[in-house]
This record gives sequence, C-alpha cells and structure tokens, in this order.
Amino acid sequence: MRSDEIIRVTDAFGARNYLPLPVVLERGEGVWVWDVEGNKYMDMLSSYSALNQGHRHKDIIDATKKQLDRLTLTSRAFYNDKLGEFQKKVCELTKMEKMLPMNTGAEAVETAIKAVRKWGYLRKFKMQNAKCKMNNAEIIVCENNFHGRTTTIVGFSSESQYKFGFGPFAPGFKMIPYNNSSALKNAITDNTVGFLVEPIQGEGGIIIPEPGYLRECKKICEQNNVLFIADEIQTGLGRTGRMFACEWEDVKPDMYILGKALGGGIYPVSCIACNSEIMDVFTPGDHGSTFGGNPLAAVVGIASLDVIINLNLPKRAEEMGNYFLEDLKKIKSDYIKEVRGRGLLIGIEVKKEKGTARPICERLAKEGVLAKETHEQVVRFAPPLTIEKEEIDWALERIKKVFGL
Ligand code: IF1
Repeated sequence: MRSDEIIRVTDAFGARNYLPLPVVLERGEGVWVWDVEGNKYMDMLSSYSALNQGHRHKDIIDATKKQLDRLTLTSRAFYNDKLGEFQKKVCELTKMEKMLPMNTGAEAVETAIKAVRKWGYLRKFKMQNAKCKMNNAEIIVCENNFHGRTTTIVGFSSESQYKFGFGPFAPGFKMIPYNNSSALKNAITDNTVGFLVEPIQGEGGIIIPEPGYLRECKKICEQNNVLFIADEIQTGLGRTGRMFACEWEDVKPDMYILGKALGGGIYPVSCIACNSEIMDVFTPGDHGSTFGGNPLAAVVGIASLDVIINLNLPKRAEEMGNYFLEDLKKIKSDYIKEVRGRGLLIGIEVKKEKGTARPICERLAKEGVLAKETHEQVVRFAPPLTIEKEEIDWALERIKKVFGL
C-alpha cells in the first residue's frame, strides 16, 4: 500500500488525538528509518527519547527474541526468574535500594504520587503528630510541566488543552513557577509531601533551569522533609550527557521516575526507584499492574540498560551533543530566536513573527530529517545517542538548507 492510502485508512478508523507528519514508516535501523516508498530519513525525535539506543539495537533484539521463546508473561501473582535481576540493575544504576516496575511513564508517575502521599501519612505526618489529616497531602508541581496524560496528571498541567473537557480533577497539587526556588520555599506547608519536577522541561520547550536551581530545590526539600521526585522519563538514561540530568548539579533525588529508553525502543517499561523508607509503604494489594515487571519487560529493561552502560551513551550524548549544538548555534537565520540544549536534547526556538515550528518540521521531513515541534515555536532535535559525527553532519547540511542558508 502507498503512503496516502495508509494515511487515509489510519485516519478513517483512528481517533484524532494526533496530527502526525505525513510520513509512513515501515523499517528502522540505528538512527535511520524508511517509509513505504523506500525513502530514507534520519530519526531526530527518537520517539521522544524512547530510542536512546537507536532503532532495533541488536543486543536488545537478541535478548528479546531469546526470551520470547521461553516465557513472556506471568503476572505478579507468581515470581519470574528475570525481574529480580532487572530490579537489582536499576537499583545499582540509580543508587537506590528499591524499584517498582510499571509499563508507561504516566503509570510510573501515578505510582510515584501514591508512594509519596502514603509516605507522608505513614512517616512524615506521624513524626509530626499527624498535623495533616488523612487525604490532605500536597504535592508541589511546576508550571509548564509534562508528566503524562492520565486524568490525575493532566489535572495538574498548566496547559489548558491537556485539561479541557477532561475534568473533574484530583485535588492535592499546588503549582509554582519553574526555575524559581524561592517559589518552592514559599509554597511548602505542613501538608507538603513531595516536589515533582523535570530536571529539564522537555515538552515545555527544552527549558533548562538556571545552574543551581535543582540543588537549591533539593536543599529546601531536605530542610522541610519534603521528597524531591525527579521525573527523568525523558531526560534520564543518558539523553542529556549524564546518566541522569540531576547529576549535572550533583543532586540525588529521593525518587527517580524512569521510562521511555528503559524499554530500549521495543516495549513499554517504566519504574520508580527510591529507598526502602519510601517504597516499604506499599503492602500487598496496595498497588500493581497486570504487565508491570513481566519477564519479557525485565529482559528488555536489562538489555536496554546494558547497551546504555556498555556503549557509555551518556558520554556520547555529551560529546555529540556539544558538536551538534555548536554547529547549530553557528546557523545565521532570520527564523531562529534561540538554540539551546544539553547533551542530545536540543531545541531551536523559532521567532514568532516567522510563524510556527510546524512548517519547518514539514520541510525538514522533505529533506529527510524527522523532527517534531513542541509548544508551537520549538523544533526539537533528539536523535538516538548512538549517532555518529558523520550522521550529524548529514543532518546539519539539511537543517541549514531548511533554515535558509
Ligand atoms: C505523547 C510530549 C515528550 C514525559 C515526561 C512523563 C511522560 C512523558 C517528562 C509520560 C511523556 C511524551 C508523551 C508523548 C509525547 C511525549 C512528549 F511532547 F508530549 F511532551 F516527550 F516531550 N514524563 N512524554 O516526557 O510518559 O505515559 O507517554 O509513557 O504523544 O503524549 P508516557
């Protein structure tokens, strides 16, 4: 079938919750993907950082195939022989004592919210003579956040489109401006149990906070016995040039939320990781998931982390990111307001008077570079971390052309 026919069928029978670029992909390898007409593109989106290891990395595919022939799903009603190893690996990497596996990012965020609230009722408030009555726990979040699409999570989004028509929403969240640590200090009350934050806001437009912001927030959290929860679903696992973006400020959060690249571009695998004091608030029956922690997911997770560690993808992301960013910054174009990024999470902000980022992404796609706009004005570049210098050069040539050089 040709592209236009496939697009017609997809749109005819599908919900209209996306507006994809009109490219129909059928094959991928490394940083490259091919459409049904055989045209080749560079994937500069990496499924929003879920493909840090590139498309179909051989080690992850091999491990998955092997597991497909043994055992795929057990539910958590029984043990399986792979989950323990996966949990241990995540704990070693995050330097946390425990992890709890889920599937999608939003589910992991929901898991974090439950864990942190219950920690509040069982640990924090108990120590303070239960000043906060049951069901009053507050979690502080930031304006311009993105943590997923469940009703609870969109309920604390500042983006009206994400919420419109989907209420009523869960209470218990307080919004403060991002990149403003005094706002955090002022927002904390006796009821505050956690601060949920993205170390760099991805969907928000690749917003990198001022140096020192995360460290200051962590300090404020410590002083007030509030948990610092880092949503590293997009920024974690090498993307920004460190294993976790919090490392840029030597911050160790009380809890990591991971997803996307934990599934190696194959399968949804997410988790929270924290110390026992928090994780042990869960008792049998409190929380769960049919698919979370299944043996196939565990094997995919192990192989995905092994690739990131063995290829030292954080270091690659830093080196290639610096190279890419430097050349992008050299582009002189009337369209560009700012080029910013860290590691291989890079955004070009387009001047408002020159229109939105969407037509630029359309033109990039015609040139063979797949990127996706975020927040109207920003073109996001986030290729697989396995990208080579020559491949960046290939992309740069085309990006320069589109920006009118
Ligand atoms: C879509 C955006 C990126 C995330 C952070 C949790 C989640 C995400 C920091 C939820 C998910 C997504 C979802 C995807 C597009 C993508 C996205 F543009 F929408 F914002 F990456 F920037 N925390 N991000 O970035 O994870 O439940 O999706 O597994 O189409 O909505 P999920």
